[in-house]
This record gives sequence, structure tokens and C-alpha cells, in this order.
Amino acid sequence: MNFINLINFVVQMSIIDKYNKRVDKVNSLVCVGLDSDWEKIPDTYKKLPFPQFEFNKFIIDETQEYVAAFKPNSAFYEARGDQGIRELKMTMEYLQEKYPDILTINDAKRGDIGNTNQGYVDFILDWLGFDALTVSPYLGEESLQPFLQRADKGIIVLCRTSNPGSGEIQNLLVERKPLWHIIAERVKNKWNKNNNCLLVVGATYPEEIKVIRDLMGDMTLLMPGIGNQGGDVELAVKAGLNSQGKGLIINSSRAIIFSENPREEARKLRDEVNKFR
Ligand code: OMP
Repeated sequence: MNFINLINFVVQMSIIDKYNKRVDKVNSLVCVGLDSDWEKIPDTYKKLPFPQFEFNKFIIDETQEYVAAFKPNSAFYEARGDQGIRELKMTMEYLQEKYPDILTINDAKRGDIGNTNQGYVDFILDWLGFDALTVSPYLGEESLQPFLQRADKGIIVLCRTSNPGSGEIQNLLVERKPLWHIIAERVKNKWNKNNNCLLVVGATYPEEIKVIRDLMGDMTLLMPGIGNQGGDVELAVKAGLNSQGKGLIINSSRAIIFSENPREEARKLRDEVNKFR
């Protein structure tokens, strides 16, 4: 457990409290996805010893003023083997040192049998030191215990994902309800004993967002699908806000980090979201 996590643990500040504090400080629900795809990183960075880290550092410094969370997707680091993992770790160390009040999410969509999940906890939540990670629900509550029992971390369960084909499985009817609805109910009624669960709900499905919001009370939702995936900010935000005018972590990755001006794009998204809060 690193120093910041230890402090959070000692003062019993939940990850959601940490997020909400940052939301208030910068008046933003925006999460920038550090999906630093090697193919898309500018050539100037590729000449440096730690290209993904240097690129991330640039994006973090440029956008942090408008940002409440950063979310690196593990895939883009794993793709480079040990060098990528090292640069992900360097990115985390940079965030923890310079911007410790910004929420960090590792988008890894993990989920295996219980003792294997413990390995993911050790790696992602403790060694890398992320505040939160994304998990798949399909092996059930018992398998997720190593994640769920971490009251000091955020466990973000895939519910209604943003991709166009997500309905193939997630819309299947179970007890006359779509599967995503059953997952949401499970999380609400059974899995969230430590008040550390969040749900992934794609911005591309505003009708479902509304149903999930009504069901989940004030629970915080991770909402990808804005930007390159075409989610409508107004519909998604209006459907998803909680009773505090918060409750959303609105992620955009490619549309910000590979734009001409990441700082300006982050500011624009922050302001657009705030128009509807
Ligand atoms: P952009 O489409 O470039 O904004 O990236 C979206 C990011 O969110 C990627 O890292 C995806 O893996 C992730 N994501 C989704 O796009 N859809 C989902 O339903 C869930 C996630 C996620 O868990 O973050």
C-alpha cells in the first residue's frame, strides 16, 4: 500500500469521497482516458527513452486543470510488454506525486476465479497503486471477493457497455429483464456491502442510463462513449446525474489525447458537461 492509499485508508476517505472532492475543486466530471496507443503517439516522443510516459506526462499536465480522473487502459501498455508496464508504473508515480487528489482508474476489465483475481488486486491496486479498476461480473460475487473486500478502492463493474454490439449478451432477457438490469440489481443489493462499487454505463445508451440511475440511487457511474464513439453529451448527462449533480465519471480518450490541443478539448468537454448539470 503506498503513502496516499495509506492516508485514505487511515482517514477512511472512500474513493468516491476522493472523486467528489476533486469534482468540486475543478468543477468537472471529466475523466481523460490515457489510451496512449503506440501507433498514434507523435514521432517526437518515440525518440525518447520512455515514450508513453513522456506523452502521458504531457497530456496530464495539459489537461489536469479540467480533470477529475485519469483512466489508462491497460491494453495499450501491455501491448509493449515490460517496457509498457514500466511506463504505466511511471505514469502512476507521476500522478501520485504531482496530482494525488485526482482519481486514477485502471481500465483492465478483469475477472477470473477468486485466487486469480487476488493476483490482479496485488498488481493493479497495490503494486501499480490505482484507486479503482474495471471488472467483469460474469464469474459472480464469490469470484469477485478479492476486489469487493477492498473497501479502500473502487470496483467498477461492467453493466451496459458503450460498444454497438453490447446488446448481443447484455440485452438477453433473464427473469424478463435484460441481463444488464440484473447485474445492476446484484451490485446494488448484494455486491456493494463496502460501498465501493460503481457501474460502467455507456454514454451511447441514454435510455438505459436513465433506468440505471433510477435503480441505483446516487451511485457513481463510469461513462465512456463520449467523443470518438459518438455519445450525446446532453442526453447522457441529463439521464445520468445523481441527486447531487454529480455521480458521473465521463471519459473521453482519443478525442482528447490525440487532438491538436488536448488542453482545449478537455476544457470544452468540461464546459459542455457543466451546461447540463
Ligand atoms: P475513446 O472511445 O477513445 O473515448 O475510449 C474509450 C475508453 O473507454 C477505452 O479505453 C475503452 O476501453 C473504455 N470503455 C469503453 O469504451 N466502453 C465501455 O463500455 C467501457 C469502457 C471502460 O470500461 O472504460
